[in-house]
Amino acid sequence: AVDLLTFGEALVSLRAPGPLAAGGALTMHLAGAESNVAIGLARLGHRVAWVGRVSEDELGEYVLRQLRAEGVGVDDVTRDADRPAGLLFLERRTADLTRVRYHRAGSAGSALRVADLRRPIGDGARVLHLTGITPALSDSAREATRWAAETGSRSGMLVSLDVNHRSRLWTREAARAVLAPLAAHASVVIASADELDLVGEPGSDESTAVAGLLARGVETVLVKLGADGARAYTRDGVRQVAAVRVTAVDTVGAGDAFTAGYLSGHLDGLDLAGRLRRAVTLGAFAVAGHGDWEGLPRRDELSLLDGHETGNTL
Ligand code: KDG
Repeated sequence: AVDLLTFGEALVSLRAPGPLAAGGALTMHLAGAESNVAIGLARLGHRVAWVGRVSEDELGEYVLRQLRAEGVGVDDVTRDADRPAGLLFLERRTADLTRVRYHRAGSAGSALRVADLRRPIGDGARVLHLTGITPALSDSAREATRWAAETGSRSGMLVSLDVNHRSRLWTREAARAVLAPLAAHASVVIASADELDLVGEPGSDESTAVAGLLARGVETVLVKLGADGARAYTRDGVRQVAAVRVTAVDTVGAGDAFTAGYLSGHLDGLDLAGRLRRAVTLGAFAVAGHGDWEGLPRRDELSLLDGHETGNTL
């Protein structure tokens, strides 16, 4: 069994350095929150598999090549001959404001279904990572996510859920109706502060939402605070960690990197402080370089930022 199994939609991302309407050269990248997490862990030497559907054409081939090149297992990926690749246009307006435009309705990735997950989940994994993006893609993807969370937690995998609300895919109300029940299968729930009420009662503040999750069996709630670091809640209380100070050039992918760092620390048996330290370290690497995941460290690079003081600014 692998260390970490994750599934979702990998997208071809076309990045514009300025306003899209102004045209000019775009660069092609692999995107997708779950594949970002998979790459983050693979770079650190963990055994990782990603499952999803990719198009039969060159764009699907591109996605597979990137994942293979990063050492992510793709044995259970399905090539979907009937549907196109999901695309993402990223329009960078400032270093930390990037606008997103999707062309993903009816994509190969959105056709994910329970049958695609039976074999990999049956094979087992220490950690099963899911995000709140996948259930927003289609009815079959929603059912697949629910089934995976339930089956994974029942068979003893550590289930982690990153809320990852995508307002271009569904409303907060629609997301809450699906994500709140899903969170009850998770041991680790990761959210930014403004996403917490999507896994709790509408309008609930941080402490109420966290208390609700812990009461429903979640062991750790991680609240991502961007340049302010993160807070981790467990039954033993709350712990805050500062971000690692770097010059931020591109914040897209920082949350996925944070998650990858936390889960890597878990797989390595680190205590909470060590897991959080690795999480903010990977987050810093992500924002310090361009691209969702390109700048993430290999294991021997983990200490590169150790000389950096931690502080409240990036
Ligand atoms: O977390 C970064 C992701 O937002 C990006 O890679 C694309 O998965 C993505 C999405 O659905 O927005």
